[in-house]
Amino acid sequence: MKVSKEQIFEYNKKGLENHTEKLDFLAGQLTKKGHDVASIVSKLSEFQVAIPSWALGAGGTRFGRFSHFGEPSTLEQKIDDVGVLHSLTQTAGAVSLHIPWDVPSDYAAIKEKADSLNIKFDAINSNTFQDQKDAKESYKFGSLSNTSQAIREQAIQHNLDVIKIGDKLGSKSLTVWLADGSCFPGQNNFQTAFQNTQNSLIDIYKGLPDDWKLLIEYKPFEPNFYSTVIQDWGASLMLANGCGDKAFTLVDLGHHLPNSNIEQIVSILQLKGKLGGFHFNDSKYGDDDLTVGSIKPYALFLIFNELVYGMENNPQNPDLAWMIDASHNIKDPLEDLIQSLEAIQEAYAKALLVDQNLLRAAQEANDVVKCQEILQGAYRTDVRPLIEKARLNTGGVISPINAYRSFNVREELIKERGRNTVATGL
Ligand code: PSV
Ligand code: MN
Ligand code: MN
Repeated sequence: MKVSKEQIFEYNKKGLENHTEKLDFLAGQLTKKGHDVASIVSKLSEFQVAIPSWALGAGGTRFGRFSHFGEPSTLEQKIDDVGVLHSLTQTAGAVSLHIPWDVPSDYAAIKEKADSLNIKFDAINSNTFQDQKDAKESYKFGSLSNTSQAIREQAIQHNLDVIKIGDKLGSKSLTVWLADGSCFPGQNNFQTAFQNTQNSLIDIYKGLPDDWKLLIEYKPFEPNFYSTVIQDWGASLMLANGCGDKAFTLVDLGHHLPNSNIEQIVSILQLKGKLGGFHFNDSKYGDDDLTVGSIKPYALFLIFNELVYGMENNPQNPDLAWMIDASHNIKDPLEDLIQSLEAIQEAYAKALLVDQNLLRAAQEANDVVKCQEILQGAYRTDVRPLIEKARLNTGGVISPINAYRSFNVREELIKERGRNTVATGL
């Protein structure tokens, strides 16, 4: 299943007049306020978010999994699906693989397919939270933190193997998320577990090519429910600092205890030049992995406001690896990803509307009301015409969900792949 340029062209013709009317009005208003509309639109076009290979099939919970049919069951098919997302939205120009779920059988063919769809290979993920087929050692009681040297060595070797796979595809970073931790008080010696993890990460870091980054993800709970070894940004930052300049913290929106001030976390990490990657999702209770922006869109905007500030003012921080990390049970996964991409663009566009100079002046004058007016003024703007324009400029569609449905994408995928397909993944 491929969406053709002609299909997109014909589709856009129908919505163009309406779009232009809305855009002209908004652009006029924004220009009067001193915004450079063309530059905002071009920043939106440039912003690319990686799609994780495991989000292309329906996610599940331990209570069950309900297929959406026509799901990709090979890496080739997963890349095809990202290709569909990218042709519609023009913002999904990368894929994030998870090993061993996505080991390519033919590297040249996979690269060629990705190239033809304009898809890059972003951060690659290792997996030491599941026991692998034929593996000698088990990760039941942890991987990089394990008390057993043999288990740690197996987990280190896996990460080194993942780097090699990523290198052949053109990835430039390795993301490590550990399930390591404990379920009961007294089960682990916190210090030993942390020190083992640090030493293991250093061994992995030694195998990192010069132009690669090591991204260390944190999470306070699940699957371990008493403690996790890398529970928060502080632990991640300590480990990254213990490895060296190419190691960074990765923030996943769902990996915080309720009401954590995530915008402050990303802001300070950027100040220190240590924010390396970002996983988008949304949640009400924990690591719910719901569609981005579906529950707390204002929080997402506040986070983006800090990210934009950091991108503009913190040259010490590298470019970030952006990825959606959401996958669940009840929506068509591709529609869900389109909604997530849209929510990300919306929050980014609104953050770009914050007048940083005005905000700084209001902060310095301690004009608290004005500070809030500035932020909320940007947040309340309906920026969708700008996002549509960004998509149109790069060959995408005006309205991706509507186009996805009118092109019968899911029906076509089912015709090609059949109903009873199951994607590998979480
Ligand atoms: C588990 O919480 C998780 O969602 C992490 O966020 C990782 O990024 C992802 O799985 C893939 O390993
Ligand atoms: Mn994540
Ligand atoms: Mn997660």
